[in-house]
Amino acid sequence: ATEPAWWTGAVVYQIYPRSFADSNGDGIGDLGGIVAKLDHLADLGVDVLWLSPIYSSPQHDNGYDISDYRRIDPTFGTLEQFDELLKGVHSRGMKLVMDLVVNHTSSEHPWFIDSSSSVNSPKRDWYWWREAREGFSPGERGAEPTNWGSAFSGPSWTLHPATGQYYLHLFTPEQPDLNWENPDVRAAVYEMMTWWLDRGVDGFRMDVINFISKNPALPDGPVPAGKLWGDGSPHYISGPRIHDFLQEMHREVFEGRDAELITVGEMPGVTIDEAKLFTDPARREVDMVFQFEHVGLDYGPGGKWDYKGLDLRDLKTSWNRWQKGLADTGWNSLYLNNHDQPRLVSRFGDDAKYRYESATLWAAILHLHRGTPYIYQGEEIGMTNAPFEAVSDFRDVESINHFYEATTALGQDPEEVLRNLRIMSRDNARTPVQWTGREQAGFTTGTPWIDINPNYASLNAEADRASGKSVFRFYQQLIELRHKDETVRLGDFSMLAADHPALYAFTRSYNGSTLLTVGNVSGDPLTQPADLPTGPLVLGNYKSLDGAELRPWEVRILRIA
Ligand code: TEU
Ligand code: CA
Repeated sequence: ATEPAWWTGAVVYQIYPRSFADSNGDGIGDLGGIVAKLDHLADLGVDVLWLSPIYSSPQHDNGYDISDYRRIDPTFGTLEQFDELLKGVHSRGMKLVMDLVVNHTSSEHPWFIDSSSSVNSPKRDWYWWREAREGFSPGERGAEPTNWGSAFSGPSWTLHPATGQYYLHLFTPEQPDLNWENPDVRAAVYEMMTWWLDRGVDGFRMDVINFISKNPALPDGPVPAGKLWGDGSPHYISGPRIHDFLQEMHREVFEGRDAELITVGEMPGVTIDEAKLFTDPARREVDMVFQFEHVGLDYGPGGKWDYKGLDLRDLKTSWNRWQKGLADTGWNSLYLNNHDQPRLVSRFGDDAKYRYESATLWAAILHLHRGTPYIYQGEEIGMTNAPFEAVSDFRDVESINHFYEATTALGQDPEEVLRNLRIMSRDNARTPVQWTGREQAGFTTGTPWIDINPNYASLNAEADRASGKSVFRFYQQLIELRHKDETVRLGDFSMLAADHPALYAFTRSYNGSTLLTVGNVSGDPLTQPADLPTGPLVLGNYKSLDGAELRPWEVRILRIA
């Protein structure tokens, strides 16, 4: 058999540059800030850094709207600084992964400017242009070519008055979708990717990459109850040519150099069967995918903005299926946090009395699964959701658009809408990293672009590392464990006590060695079921074992064979 890939033993750390560290006092994090914090990351022990987009961008979606793929946005720095960062990362034995946002560009990208200049532009076909719906005149309500809603409220079509046609944007109107059916589009993207690899980057995190193949007929989608627009996703999630496109990309960009790289496709709505195809090494598509099933389990019937809370059994069922589904072919990526998700300790744990215990419990559970774990900035010190009050406290386009659509067109109660935003808004993940207890949390000397969580006075990296109950130290130990223990890296997964509503228990087994992870996912003491085996403690979040009694949010990793 061939050696397992290096990334089966790696841990990835995601940086959201605008909120990480500011080096020039303009209130926005930047490359200089990242360079200054590389020792924090090397000390944590992570193997790979993934940077959310730093390219030229009008920042309608914080850089996920790119106007030049080969320039660094002046907000973040220069290409020279980027090279310096890359050197600093490599010299510490880490790798650097770039965000690749090629389902769409910015509406200010020269390609789109050219494409929208005339129906006869040679680049017209680089985007999705369509006439108004038959029987409607352009601009009229209902004239959109399909009934698809945008992920960020409103329709996914915007009329371009000068040429009288509509263009498709699954996200904001400032993020027009590229037409991957056009081979010139694909060639331009591959060339750009190669340019970055030649510069020395170690791979890509591919934004909504399973959306790039649309059914060219663009049929209408069903309109969910209580929604204004249709759901077009059946016509673009893992569309007809998606595997061809990813295999072509692999051939054109990664062939012959992929062994040292890492690629992860962000894939909302991906199923296990599809994920198996995407990550089967023999198919040469991507190394792993971000699936979304587990981050939708606490949604109510109305979706993301109808928060109902998590039933632990649903999470166990879901992760067990993904662990089993990709056990023999393919590979899982493991995450609970990123720049689009609320903070895990507030969402799934107790961000007050048991903040340390619940943050470390979730960390242990996640990192002991089979797959490559991803840590999002601030997670390693147990950062919490923000105390947003008014809609003016939010910066995220998704959150703000939702507020206005829900409280006007949908007639919902503003207080109720805000309640859901406070729990689920992406901005919870985007408040600045709390480095110290001093002014502006050590993030900036200026005015931060979004309010710093006032709990920085006691919750910050400096205080955490000095504490006897350090979340950082616990993450360090988990990462060390993965690096030195083949069972963590490669062991078979087996779920135990699947029906228990508060106990999360599973084993990993490899070459005769077995680790058992048991967690009490609640604030009440819980007696470990008698039929669970026991053994010496490898790592836990309480000082010593207390027999069969699991204390609030206690997690234990035990060697049982
Ligand atoms: O997100 C894709 C996506 O579908 C969702 O995660 C989305 O951001 C939101 O949570 C829907 O409720 C990716 C990026 O991670 C996100 O930051 C971008 O806004 C989006 O693509 C567009 O590029
Ligand atoms: Ca700055």
